[in-house]
Amino acid sequence: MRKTRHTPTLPARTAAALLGLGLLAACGTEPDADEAAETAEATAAESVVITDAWVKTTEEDMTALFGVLENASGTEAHLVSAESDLGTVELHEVVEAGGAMVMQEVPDGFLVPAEGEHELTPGGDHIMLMGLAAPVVAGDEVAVTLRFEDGSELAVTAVAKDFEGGDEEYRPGGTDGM
Ligand SMILES: [Cu+2]
Repeated sequence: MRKTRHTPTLPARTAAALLGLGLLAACGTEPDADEAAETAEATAAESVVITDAWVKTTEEDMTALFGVLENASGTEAHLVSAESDLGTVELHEVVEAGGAMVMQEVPDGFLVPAEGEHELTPGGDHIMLMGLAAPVVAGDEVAVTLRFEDGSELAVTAVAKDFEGGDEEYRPGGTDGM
């Protein structure tokens, strides 16, 4: 499950003490045991929160989730996929194609910089919900699970609200390899 680069089960202090004895020589290449223990223990899902999460109400079978992904750690977080019981979920960007703004799946997920943020906003990057079985009405709570490159998962609940705009044309398979 977790990174095996270091020894996550050892408290940092113990790890530091063992390192002094040379017993951790086989566990990694980073010389600073305290620092290594911290980075090994915090998964992306533990470091990232999404603030102001909301979903656009819709009577169609697709909508999107917006908000601000905030990363409290000193390590870049890489969001690679998402899923929901409501339907299919994709990570989308909006690009210009032939004079029109179209949305498409991003080729390599979203990066949330170390101690930084990544905004999901109408007309920009968003988490797309497709194939919805039922309309999304104002006040609905939509649950989506975000999955990061390190395998960690973040459960997100977003409240639905009415919003005009963000109706970019969807271009399925617009990215390479899809
Ligand atoms: Cu989209």
